[in-house]
Amino acid sequence: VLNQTYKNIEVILINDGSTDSTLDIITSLAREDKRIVNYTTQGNKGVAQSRLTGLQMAKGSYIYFLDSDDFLDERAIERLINAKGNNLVTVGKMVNATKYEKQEFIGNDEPKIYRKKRTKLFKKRSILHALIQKEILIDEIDKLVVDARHFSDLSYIARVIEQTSEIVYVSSSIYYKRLRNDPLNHPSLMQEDMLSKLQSYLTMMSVLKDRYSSKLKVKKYLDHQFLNYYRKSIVTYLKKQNQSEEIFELLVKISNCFEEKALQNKSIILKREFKPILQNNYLKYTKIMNAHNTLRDIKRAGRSKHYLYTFLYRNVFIKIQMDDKLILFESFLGKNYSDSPKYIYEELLNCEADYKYVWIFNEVGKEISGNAKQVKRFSLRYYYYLAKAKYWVSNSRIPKRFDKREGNIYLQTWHGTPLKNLVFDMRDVHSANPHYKRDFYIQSRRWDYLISPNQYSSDIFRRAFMFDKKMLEIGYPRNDVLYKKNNEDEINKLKRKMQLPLDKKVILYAPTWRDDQFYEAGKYKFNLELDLNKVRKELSEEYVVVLRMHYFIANQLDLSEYKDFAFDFSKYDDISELYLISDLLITDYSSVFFDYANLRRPILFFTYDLENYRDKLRGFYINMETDLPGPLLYNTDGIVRSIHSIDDISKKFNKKYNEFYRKFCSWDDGHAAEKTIKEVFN
Ligand code: C2G
Repeated sequence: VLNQTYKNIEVILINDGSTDSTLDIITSLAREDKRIVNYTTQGNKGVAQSRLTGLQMAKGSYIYFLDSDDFLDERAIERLINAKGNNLVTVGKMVNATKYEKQEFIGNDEPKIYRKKRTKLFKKRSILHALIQKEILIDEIDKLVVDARHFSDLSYIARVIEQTSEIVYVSSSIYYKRLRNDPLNHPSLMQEDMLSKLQSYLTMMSVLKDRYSSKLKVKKYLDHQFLNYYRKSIVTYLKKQNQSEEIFELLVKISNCFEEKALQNKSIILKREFKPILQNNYLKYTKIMNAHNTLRDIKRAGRSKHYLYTFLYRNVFIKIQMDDKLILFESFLGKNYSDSPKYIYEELLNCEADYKYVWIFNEVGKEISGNAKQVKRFSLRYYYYLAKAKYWVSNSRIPKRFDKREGNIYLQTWHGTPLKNLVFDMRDVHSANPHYKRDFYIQSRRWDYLISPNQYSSDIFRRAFMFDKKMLEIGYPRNDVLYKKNNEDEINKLKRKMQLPLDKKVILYAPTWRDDQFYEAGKYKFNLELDLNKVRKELSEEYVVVLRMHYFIANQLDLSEYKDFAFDFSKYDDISELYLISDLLITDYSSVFFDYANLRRPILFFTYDLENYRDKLRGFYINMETDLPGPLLYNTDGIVRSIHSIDDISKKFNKKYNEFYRKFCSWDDGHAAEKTIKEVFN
């Protein structure tokens, strides 16, 4: 706002009873910029009251509203001013933003005049980003609704529609609307619960329909907005929830202020649903809604096989008798046969437990122990076995659409001691899915057990996952092998299987993924900063390098010119076996070092992009500068130098390594899988 190219503005900051450092911030801003006037309400009065207060304080001839978590393109106000002419109201374009990033504006910036269709400019029911001549609001200020927590914008919009015959629209004036990513802990107004939102809607409709009873244009807008809200928000909400009796009563009251003719050119589905509302016939309404929801499901089922399979999962498969002896395993979203699910499975085989097993893979036909059925992820059998199996064992997430059935036991092993801020500890979500937190919450409610590798993880998991069920504090089953096979014979056996030379030491380079480097959702890219030429020149006498990319990385490494020196093991199923054959580990922000430390071998941190990664992309739970069992290195020279003097490095970090081992590895003893089985598979 303060960087606007149009300078002649008065900035009124209403501090609506904030409990954080907001008051300090706006007070210091007011000292720096004389255009700022700030006001603190006593307690939290809500948006409507705040805007009214601001309106009464405003000295300028135009009023413009902005929400505190949104932001503007620098020329947003200037473009509105330039386009307004003598118009009472000029509006700009609103763009959704998941993070504080502006987009390059492309397109024409010719202002457009809306007359008959001016209500379309308010289809989001928002008065934000509208430059309004103050008089038209001040004259009716006592009539502007303040006692509705939500939808109070309608009060301003109704007044604007009534007072104008045309409105100017400027698409080049951009307002960024922040999409809040944590509807559970920090919901935006519109993410609050439906009941309170509908109560507000009822307040608005009854007051405004009464006040503008003779203004057809306003009444029509209000009716249409309500129908849109019903269709887009209430129907989907009711499909998931079942507290609809209270909602139904509110719908009946709202529809009392509503004119039936607004239904005229609406769909037959909508008309049939509204009839019982207008008749206040709840039974008929629920019958109609059930029929329509099944219709909607079937219609969606026709859209793609996943919808069809989901329909079958929900309506057929979970009605089949559950198999109490069937355990379903999945690791890294079907990517490989690895991690804690693998070691729990192998321990079940060892003790000849009386169960049947299914492994989910993206590509079936893998070489695995035992006789587990292998099922292709997202095939019809996948949907069938998810419904059939009493037990799910996964180290990542099972899609939201698989509702948990009665009797299902879901063991979540997760996939690492957390270094990077997780889920509800993350401020901005940089990954490609803006609904990440909400989806994660829904999926993690289904977990019955969560394995924790150390106390540090337990504390974080409780908070960051909002996990309140049984935490298995037993170390990681995936690390059992680091205690059972850490000997020359086993290691050489593995090297032979991997076709690695037995007479060279092994450097394992296992970096993590970068949230902001992706081709598309789920497909991340990795630029290899490690200069393999230099490493080969300096170290190939004694070492070979095993490169192992994170399972999110979609691009292939080209190692053709490093034959017999550098090997790509990104596709190798089990990184635990790569730890065993490696004499030292190079990583960055990947949790791999928490596990590798169980071997008490040297670890180097190649953190060439530390500032960007820690400060911009993710926070960390530990201090990378002080808490690590090895040095931070920023280029290949640093890496090579450290490997040349690896014994000195180990001596230098010995004390830190011991502290690190005590804090993160002390629960690992090679028996975590056995303990898991005792606890879960009784
Ligand atoms: N991993 C791997 N190869 C890599 C990196 C990771 O096989 N090059 C596996 C390891 O088992 C590691 C797990 O994936 O422990 C998690 O990888 P991270 O790099 O830590 O990243 P992320 O997937 O974001 O998981 O609590 C752990 C966090 O959720 C981190």
